[in-house]
Amino acid sequence: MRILNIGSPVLNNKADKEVEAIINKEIDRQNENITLIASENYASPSVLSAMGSVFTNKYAEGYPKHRYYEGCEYVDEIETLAKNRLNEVFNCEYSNVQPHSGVQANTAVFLAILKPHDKILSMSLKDGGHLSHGNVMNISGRYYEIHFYNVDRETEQIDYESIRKMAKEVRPKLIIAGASSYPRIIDFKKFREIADEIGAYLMADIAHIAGLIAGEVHPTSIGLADFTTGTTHKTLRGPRGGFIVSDKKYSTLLDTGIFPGTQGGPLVHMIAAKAVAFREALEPDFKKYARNIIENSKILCDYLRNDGFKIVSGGTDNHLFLINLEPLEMTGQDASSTLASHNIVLNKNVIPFDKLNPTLTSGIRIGTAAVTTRGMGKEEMLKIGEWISFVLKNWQNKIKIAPIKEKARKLALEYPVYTY
Ligand code: DSN
Repeated sequence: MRILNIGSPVLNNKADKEVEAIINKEIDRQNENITLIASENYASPSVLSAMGSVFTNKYAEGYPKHRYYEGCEYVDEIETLAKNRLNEVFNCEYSNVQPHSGVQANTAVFLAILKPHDKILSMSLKDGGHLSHGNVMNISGRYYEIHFYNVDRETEQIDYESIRKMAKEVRPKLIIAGASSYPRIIDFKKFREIADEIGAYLMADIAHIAGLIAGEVHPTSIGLADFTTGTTHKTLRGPRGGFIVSDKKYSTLLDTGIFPGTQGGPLVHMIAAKAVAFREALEPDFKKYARNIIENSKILCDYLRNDGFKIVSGGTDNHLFLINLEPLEMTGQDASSTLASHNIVLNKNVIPFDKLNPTLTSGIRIGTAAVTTRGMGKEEMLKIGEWISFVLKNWQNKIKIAPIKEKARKLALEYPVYTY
């Protein structure tokens, strides 16, 4: 059963044969590989077509009705439409659809409410956090005083009591709830209680789970977090980009945090594509897609766990899960590159209490949003699970695992994404 009929977008560039050839190779790659990268998905032809529209020609610094350029009447129309649709998707009062990415959205919130050296309490990168939540190399880690909370060593899940204790000790101005590799439900209500106890702001970064919240299969952060940031291209299945939603009272602060705070001219063609994606997220079918993502994730995760793999936190509640490769004495780098050469594409990932660095890692992250969009279900998850297991358990025996490549390619081609 195909959830999204992707059809055949025209992606050719007849005038530039060199570029056309490379785009066509990428279309082939996307068609021939099983993508399990938890942050990737396939945008619909309508989204792709809006991205390629004439709005790319337009400068529009400012916001609807308050621009620094003439000729913005239709830009105003499209941005207002995108904002209204996003408000409807998340049932919120205010949204900003201009962030070029999730990192831009997060940085704009920080600029809006924090001063340099203010304290942030966020999840450690190894435990599932994101680099824009305070990594030392990121602007967040350089300008603010970061304190990280960890998952519990036994359960590998968020320990709300230890966060409460830390929050009382550290007294951060901002607490961040949200992750890029956390496989469990995030209890935004508990985070709200903790933030209220110390008078801190709460920001929810829902980049990964935006589509799950929109599809009503993960509890929402709206109405609980002061600010919710996210990306449009992961489970939400739109164009690459970011957004911020919040209560109306923060609108001026957040708008200026984006422009002129951290960005110049908005990418209006991307805003048009976001509007299309938000419309798609409001379709009844989107809820079915969201449910199927989680169903697929659980099926694949259960298969691998029952086949002897060590799963971080023991399972999954969302679109992703992580395998701890320590018992196999292989690195995440070995696992991801071996699987990729057999047409199963995923990423290496640090895991809680990882002894290896982010270029090697002791884990891999597996996500099911993209395969769900392609229409894959239980039968395909079981096959993919069997192939992942076989490849990882025999990864040094190249001859033995060689046949998996053609099997995975064949399955991927049975669920084509794009044609040209
Ligand atoms: N890099 C993204 C991911 O893969 O999760 C997050 O920004």
